[in-house]
Amino acid sequence: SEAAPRIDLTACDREPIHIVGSVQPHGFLLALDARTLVVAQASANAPVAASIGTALEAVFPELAALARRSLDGGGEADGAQYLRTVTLGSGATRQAYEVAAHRVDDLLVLELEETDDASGEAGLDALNPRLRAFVQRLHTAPNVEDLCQLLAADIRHITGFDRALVYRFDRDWHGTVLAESGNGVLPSYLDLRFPASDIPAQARELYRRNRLRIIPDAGYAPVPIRPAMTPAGTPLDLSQSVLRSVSPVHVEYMRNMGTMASMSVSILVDGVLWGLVSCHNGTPKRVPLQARNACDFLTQVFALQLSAKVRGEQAEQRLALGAIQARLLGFMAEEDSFVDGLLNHPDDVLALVNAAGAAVVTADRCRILGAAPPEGEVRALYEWLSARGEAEDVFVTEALAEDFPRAQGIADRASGLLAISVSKRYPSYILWFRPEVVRTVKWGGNPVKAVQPDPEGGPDRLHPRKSFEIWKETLKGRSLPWSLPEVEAAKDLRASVLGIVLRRAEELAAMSE
Ligand code: BLA
Repeated sequence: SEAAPRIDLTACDREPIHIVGSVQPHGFLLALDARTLVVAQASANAPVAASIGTALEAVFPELAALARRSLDGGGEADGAQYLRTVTLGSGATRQAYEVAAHRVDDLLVLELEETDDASGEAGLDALNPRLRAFVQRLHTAPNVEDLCQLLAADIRHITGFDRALVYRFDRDWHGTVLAESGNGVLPSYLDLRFPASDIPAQARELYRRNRLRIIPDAGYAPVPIRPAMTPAGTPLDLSQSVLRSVSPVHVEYMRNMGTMASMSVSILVDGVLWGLVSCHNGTPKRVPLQARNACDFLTQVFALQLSAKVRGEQAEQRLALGAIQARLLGFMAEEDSFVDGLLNHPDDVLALVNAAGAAVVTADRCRILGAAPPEGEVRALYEWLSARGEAEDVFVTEALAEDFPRAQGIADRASGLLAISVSKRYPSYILWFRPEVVRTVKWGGNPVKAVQPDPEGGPDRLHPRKSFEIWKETLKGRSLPWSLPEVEAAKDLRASVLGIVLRRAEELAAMSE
């Protein structure tokens, strides 16, 4: 395979996507002085009547009344706030718009999206039974995958996209498609993984703050906002805008994927971006603001249910591990040495963190349980752990050889390591091991080529990959991951051991007084 081109990936993260100075052409934007409602900035496609310096009141009184109401209502809520549908102009220029409003410092930003339907409110009524049914079904979904499937199907149904998928981020911000609903027009991406660089850091941060975005036509020409600067002398912050023009790199990405329209909705769990619902159409496609709001609402309900489900599963595991923990505590207390308490009950020691092997190692002794590596290797591991300086209380990895290359030779027994130090004074550890589980990851296109340099050698312009053909990677030297309750169980055991050792030391001291 070719060597990867050397590219500065942070260039993607640095693109200032919130101050692009332009909007998409399916609507227009007015930035008004929030006190006077005089037009301070307008997109070049705004009606001439609303030119810079005009009082909105004088030209579009109905719109001005809406703006006032939005200001009185606070308008401090996050994100663009849907107001209602208005019709502007008359005769041939008559056009209905859905209006969204939000504050940016001293400005009130109005965005008007063209719509064919002047009876927007009726649309919301039609959605109501659907939303209610969705909430009902969420309660019955047995697991996270089914929950995601319900969301993908419902969002596709509400919007009519060719494909809707639920995409979850992992710790490295790569993402995997967990659920998909499609009509066969676009290829399936189910189970595929996509590299973190597809959605750079500043885009993820923006999507955390503004939950929904739409690109109705990836072939659009951006419409500039004039003048370029606000009265305060800064570019207009479009973070909460619904019309914001999107990154050209991303538009290219969409075209390479064979998609001409997209919508994505952020899934936030406890304030953290957990994933996205990503929808696509082969041809340009608009989704009314009302339907988008319904999708946002659905996704928020989903996220609450998801968070409850994850917590529930963790609570169940904590309960099960807690019972094992209590037994081990009893065994350790019965023996003169806590080590004997553990060694006499190897099944519980392993079950405490669902490990295949374990070892209790001190400077002069090494005792092994279950499918652990040979003693010489455990000893080498012990030396390495002790030499890491400031002894860590807990060390967890599912790919030991990445930190400790010598472990390549014992991958079959020790790809996963969970280690706790059980003495404050002398390096002593309890180690748990998990075997290698070789996995094949299917990527949506070769992740090594995810970012392409400019063919003309331009310094800043980067390009997305051209092909999204499945690219298989075999992951070796990795175990199944340790769950949060498992790591907590190990930490709890550590606290118990330290407590027992301390109490014994005090008893000894008392006896010798
Ligand atoms: C934005 N990238 C996005 C978005 C998605 C993806 C969903 C949000 C915009 C939208 O809804 O269309 C990526 N879409 C995906 C992925 C899947 C999907 C992974 O459906 C999986 C199924 N992109 C690149 C490279 C760069 C890049 C190399 O491939 C940068 C050099 C940038 N992507 C990029 C930027 C945005 C983006 C800057 C933000 C666009 C914006 O909001 O302005």
